[in-house]
Amino acid sequence: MPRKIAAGNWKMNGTASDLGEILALVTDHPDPNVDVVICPPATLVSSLAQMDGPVQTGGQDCHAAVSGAHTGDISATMLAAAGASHVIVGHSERRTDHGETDALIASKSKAAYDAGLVAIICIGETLEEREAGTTLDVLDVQLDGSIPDTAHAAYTVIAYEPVWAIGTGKVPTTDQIAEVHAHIRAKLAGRFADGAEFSLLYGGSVKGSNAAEIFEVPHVDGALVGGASLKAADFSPIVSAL
Ligand code: G2H
Repeated sequence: MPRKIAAGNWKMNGTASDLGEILALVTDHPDPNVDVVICPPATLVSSLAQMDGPVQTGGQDCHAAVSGAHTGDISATMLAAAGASHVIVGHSERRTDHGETDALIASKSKAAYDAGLVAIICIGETLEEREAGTTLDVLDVQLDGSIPDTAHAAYTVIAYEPVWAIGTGKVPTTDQIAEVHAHIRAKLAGRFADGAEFSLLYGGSVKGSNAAEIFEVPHVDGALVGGASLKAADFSPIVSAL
């Protein structure tokens, strides 16, 4: 069975004073059947990782190299040394803002594996691609190119995040999510011996009021949550719905 995961992506939000929000989650959610992962800005990774409790820590990106002359970047090895267990790679905001390619994302995923981190690999289509009817083709290219051949379920999570649903309040229908997640599952099962075990997350405007119906969709094993992960009062109902 794939692990159930509620992951919070804080993006470029939060300072040390906001870590109290995590403490509330630690207190509220000791459920061993759900992995709760918060991915704060890099400045907070170490502080969050040092907090006792069931909340795990993730980075939001990593460089493909272990170390070197890459000003402003952070390596998977450094995240692991700071106490992280996960790292998001290939988020659409990285693909768009920083021109990240599938090949680069695969390299970053390999770096994550080498550092002992779980890679949360993001894929998703734009509104134009969905309206053109090319969603599954686009996702296939991203899945083929972004996931290393060495991937396995214990260290790989796939997050489906339609770009048009990110931070917009627009959410695909459950039928649309079901179609994509079934497609991803079949694709992984065709490529990897343990493809049925990869956790598949949905991401894009998940909130307490829609989480339960999204989690009922087959092959949805959890969520990657942005805005609604910043406050424990908003994130807790999502975790509880899993
Ligand atoms: C998608 C998601 C988090 P939000 O980017 O990865 O953000 O929940 O704010 O749409």
